[in-house]
Amino acid sequence: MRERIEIFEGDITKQQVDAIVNAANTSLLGGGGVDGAIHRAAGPELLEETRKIGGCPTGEARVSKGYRLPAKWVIHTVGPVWAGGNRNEDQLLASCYRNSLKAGTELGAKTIAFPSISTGAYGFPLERATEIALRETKNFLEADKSLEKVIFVCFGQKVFNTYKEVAKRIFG
Ligand code: AR6
Repeated sequence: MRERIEIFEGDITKQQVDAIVNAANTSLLGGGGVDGAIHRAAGPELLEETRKIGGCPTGEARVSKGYRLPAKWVIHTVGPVWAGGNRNEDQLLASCYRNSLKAGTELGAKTIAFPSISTGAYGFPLERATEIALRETKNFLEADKSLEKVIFVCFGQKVFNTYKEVAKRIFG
């Protein structure tokens, strides 16, 4: 199972995968961070489509095409805004990973790339978020046979090192 998870440092918009996950906001109308980068790389057709979707509640996921991205699909999910840890943030972040993975398998995707959801503008503590990301993915892959690879695309050395350390703890 560990061989179906990859930790990679780079830019998610460049990933040659079936689907990339976007850390969006509830409007699905774009924003900064990885959301802005994905919209810029995909082109204006992406916004046209997400406008029609009409938003997404926190913890859920919605699917669009990838347009000018190498990825065929974008799975938009909305992470929780960190508010100290007692506002259901852990459960909502876990739902983002579960619902995104489920949406990917429903599309027939074999390869999915994730950014570190909620750990930028939304302020979720990185190590805690990484544990949730890796545990949820591990649990999902143990029950699913269709996904071949889940790639965690780490933007910068700090995120990359955190994923490597937490993965060592979880997978040995
Ligand atoms: N590839 C991979 N990861 C990236 C990239 C990239 N090109 N660019 C940034 N990251 P954030 P959030 C990393 O703030 O915390 C937006 O405005 C970044 O370094 O993008 O979920 C939305 O519209 C960090 O590790 O997402 C929402 O309003 C991670 O992506 C809000 O920000 C997440 O940081 C969502 O906040």
